[in-house]
Amino acid sequence: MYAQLVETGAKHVQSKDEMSPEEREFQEKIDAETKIEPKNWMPEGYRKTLIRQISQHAHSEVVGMLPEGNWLTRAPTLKRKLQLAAKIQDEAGHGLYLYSAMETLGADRDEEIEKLHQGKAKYSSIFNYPTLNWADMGAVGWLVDGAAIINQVVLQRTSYGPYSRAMVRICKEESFHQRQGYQILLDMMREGTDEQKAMVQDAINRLWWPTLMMFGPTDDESPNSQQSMAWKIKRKSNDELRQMFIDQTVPQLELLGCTAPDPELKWNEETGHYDFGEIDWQEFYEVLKGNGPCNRERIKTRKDAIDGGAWVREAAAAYAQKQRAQAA
Ligand code: BYC
Repeated sequence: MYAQLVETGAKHVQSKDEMSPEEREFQEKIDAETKIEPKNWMPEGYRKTLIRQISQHAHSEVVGMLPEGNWLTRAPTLKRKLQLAAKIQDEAGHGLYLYSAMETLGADRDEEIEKLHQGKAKYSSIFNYPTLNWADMGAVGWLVDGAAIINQVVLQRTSYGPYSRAMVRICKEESFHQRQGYQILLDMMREGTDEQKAMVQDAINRLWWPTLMMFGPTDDESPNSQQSMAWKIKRKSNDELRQMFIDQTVPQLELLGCTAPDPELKWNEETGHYDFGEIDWQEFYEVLKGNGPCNRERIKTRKDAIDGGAWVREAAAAYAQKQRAQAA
């Protein structure tokens, strides 16, 4: 399971002297901050890297609906239920924009989704963890969407036009998600019972480290970063983004009156950043291999949704065909 290895053809980042005239012209466009559009010439490795990243991103949005979907029927009030339903629908929309952006690169949506269902495609590791109490809905919105925003704000300036434009809209919606999540936790901490406050701390304890893993392996263990940075697909490294997230989130954590499950987390006057403890990378790679707490359940749910909805697609296609026949 999860043995995807996308061969993008790039063994190392080429210098301008090693590039063909077409590749050099392409790199010069990137360096001049000109967006690359679907009909422009692009190196095969650039195209494959984008299909890899955008498809994984789209799958993450779609699979990412599942941990929250788990709580729709148990939201504490009608208002909370409506907010959660709206957020989950937004995630579905993000998946759709991203699959469309991916298709502009010549990839086939059905094929990429099939790879997900066969366990051959990756999606964000965070969605393989369970959501066990209502505070998890707050923590997912605040931490998971918060981490996603840090990553995606930078992706608004990614070099590929359709991906960059999809990100602009997605970021606007993610900031609503982050605030609604934080508000759930603030309300529980300010007005809740001791039991509800303990639920908040428990949710943070479970989701803190998996959220830090969302940014990917450390820079020296990240095989794709160097080339993706040269092509300006990525603008900031995994470690830079992770640090930005921690620096932004710890004051919010303190305002909640909660703590992170990291005894080494502390402000460093000299660096102007928070120091933090070692991430359990073995756990991260196990989740990527398909051995996280919910990997199998997530894929099964997605497959069941596609299989269970087959009759709807067939009926819609038959109806459209009938309409066309009547119009002819
Ligand atoms: N989980 O060389 P690296 C959301 C993989 S959804 C799983 O650093 P790269 C939301 C990586 O793919 C937001 N796999 O890779 C939705 C690569 O594998 P392959 C999701 C991971 O691409 C619903 C290998 O490890 N956001 O917000 O340069 C509800 C080596 O890594 C992970 C995005 O998808 C991971 N955490 O950098 C709520 C953002 N990390 O393909 C919220 C778009 C790494 O070589 N993606 N891997 O086999 C990116 O920005 C980049 O792809 C990453 C990784 C920073 C994630």
